[in-house]
Amino acid sequence: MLTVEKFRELVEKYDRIAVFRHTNPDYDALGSQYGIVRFLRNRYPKKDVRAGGEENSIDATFIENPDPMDEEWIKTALAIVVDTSNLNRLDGRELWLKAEEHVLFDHHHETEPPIDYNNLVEVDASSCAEILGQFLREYNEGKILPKDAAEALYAGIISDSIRFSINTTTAETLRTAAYLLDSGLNVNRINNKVFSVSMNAFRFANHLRTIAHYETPGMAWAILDQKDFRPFGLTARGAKTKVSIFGEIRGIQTWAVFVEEDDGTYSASLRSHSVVIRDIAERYKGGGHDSAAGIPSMTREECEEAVQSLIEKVKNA
Ligand SMILES: [Mn+2]
Repeated sequence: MLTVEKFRELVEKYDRIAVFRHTNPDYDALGSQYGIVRFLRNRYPKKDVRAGGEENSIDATFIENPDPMDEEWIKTALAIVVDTSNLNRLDGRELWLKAEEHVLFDHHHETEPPIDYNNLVEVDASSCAEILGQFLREYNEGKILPKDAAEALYAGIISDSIRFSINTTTAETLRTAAYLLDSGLNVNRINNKVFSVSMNAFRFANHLRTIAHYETPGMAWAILDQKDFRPFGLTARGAKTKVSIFGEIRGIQTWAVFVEEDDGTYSASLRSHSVVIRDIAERYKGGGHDSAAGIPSMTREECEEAVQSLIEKVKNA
């Protein structure tokens, strides 16, 4: 397991440090990535610290887009990756693999192919950002973090813990958040950045509420074709994030949204309050957490099959 001492040794050894995250980065991925980038830039102004990845940020006015980087640059660098334990999900993995040494911070169960270097993985943590908040607190000898680094990490924690509302939230999550707030953060601003939605997305959510299935008590689900979300100007990825609207129904146990990708395959987001649904995701080469998991590239038949498996789970719960 990666210790603070070992990480300090690695960081001090390298003049070039790159921090990567997973594809389709959410705010835990972006917040964890920029939490480290901003902390290291502040602490070591002479080092060349860059953010890796090919995809853009969600909102570049809040968390910026990644930096340019090439093979020549990275071959003498330390490469860090956050929020994924699956090499196929690593945004910019060809460059990442060419770095001299590697570090991973994550809170996911390992999925093939794994990332196995200097690892700090805590699968019970609310967010990767929580792990990093604690880790950097120790690294920084308990002193407060630079405000921009603390802001990124706080965004990651509230994003993955859904504003401290799901079961992964612990006293330690709140203690870490309190430590980050000591940097003088504006919680209202960060909440708005992470949770506000466009009018189009809001209208789509209303549409999704009307077309979803609620026949099985304790369950809500929908399989969406492109025609269901394209008219609202949403991508498959944007549509899938709306799975969260079902979690607030009283008595709901499990919910899922399947969306048609541009290539005609379907991808899924499965959620639950208490039933473990990760096993169902793994059956289709997906993965994630016990109560929040995802599946890539499914056929429509597999989506219907997965719905049946979820229905069985709810009935037997
Ligand atoms: Mn995460």
